[in-house]
Amino acid sequence: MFENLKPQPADKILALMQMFREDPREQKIDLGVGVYKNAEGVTPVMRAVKAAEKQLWEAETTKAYTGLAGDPAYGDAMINLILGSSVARDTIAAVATPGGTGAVRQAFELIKMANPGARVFVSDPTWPNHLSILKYVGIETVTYRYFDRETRGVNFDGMMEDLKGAQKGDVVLLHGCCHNPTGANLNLTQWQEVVDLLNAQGLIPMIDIAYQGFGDGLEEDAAGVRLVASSCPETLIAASCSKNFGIYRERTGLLMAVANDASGQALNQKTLAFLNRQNYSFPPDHGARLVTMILNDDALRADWAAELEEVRLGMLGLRQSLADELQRLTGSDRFGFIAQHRGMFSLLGTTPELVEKMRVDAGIYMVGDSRLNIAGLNAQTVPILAKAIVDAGV
Ligand code: PLP
Ligand code: TYF
Repeated sequence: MFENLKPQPADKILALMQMFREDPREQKIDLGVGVYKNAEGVTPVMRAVKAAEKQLWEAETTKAYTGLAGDPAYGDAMINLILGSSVARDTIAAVATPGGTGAVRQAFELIKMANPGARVFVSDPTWPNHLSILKYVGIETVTYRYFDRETRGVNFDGMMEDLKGAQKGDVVLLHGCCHNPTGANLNLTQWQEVVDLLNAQGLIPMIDIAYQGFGDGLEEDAAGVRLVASSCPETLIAASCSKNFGIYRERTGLLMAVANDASGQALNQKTLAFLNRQNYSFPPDHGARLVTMILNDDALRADWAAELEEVRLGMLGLRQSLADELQRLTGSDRFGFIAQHRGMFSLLGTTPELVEKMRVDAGIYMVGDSRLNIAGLNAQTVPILAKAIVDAGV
């Protein structure tokens, strides 16, 4: 049987990680995989996570199974973090999942169950895993214009025009904040226009939110999701705690299905639990428990939010200094978009050839589509990157 297997395409982002490790040059800069790093290049365990782990070690008396949906307290805490009080709690079904990827996968499976003919509209570009999982699950994908290669902002007119081609029941996948890979985001006025279009055409929004707190702040980054969930009859939300709690390897995510009214909630909850059971039974608990402890304890929550804010402001500072340095070197505002983008990533909008040239000539590793991870920089490497960008002729 095994002889029938065919090699599957590798994830380009993860392959780049390996290439970086194997590069013997001392002067190399990793701007690839989306993992936060501090100025020393370390991905730290957050203070509140360490404190919660210590408390948990003292207090935990069992590791028996939780429920198929995970601990309900985790769902409540995350719903509160993401949706606040924008949507009535009794309309929301939620299950813990292994990471945001698990939530994305389950959401696609739910779509397939509920409406096998639905197509999923995705931004051009989007996180490559969206495309590969959609293909794997067997859902037709349609791209909508999103990134404007001239301005490096959102091509909003193009996006709206393309979404007008969606049919009733199709799903529109949106990034809640900090768009991956572009860094270009909708403003609230645009979110409202998208909501109006979704409702006018009977489209179902699915929001992937993996970077809440990395853009403009915890509340600000949730504004688009809250608007959609409170204005559309049905919404799917896939959330990740990997980045904003720094618990990547704990695999901590949440899938929410927001129904039009409380009568749809029970069936959604049972269906999500069923999907968990088909795929892995019980979702991982450790990361979810830490998140719950942090969000439900005033002191831990305040310390977590403060550290997350330091991370956010650090990345904003790096954005500004990279844009400033490029302004100084080129004498133009061509790279001003880097300071306007939000989150971990910016898409430079250059060719794979120039990305490769920067890797070969200057040891700079960014994803082939010219996505760079801002958190991979520090005060010393900003000028090195700026010079490499200019030297390569970007
Ligand atoms: N969605 C987007 C857009 C992402 O960038 C990521 C990556 O971190 C995820 C989902 C899921 O992350 P994880 O499965 O590590 O929680
Ligand atoms: O886009 C990124 O770099 C992060 C991390 O298969 C990631 O979202 C990358 C690839 C992947 C899973 C996570």
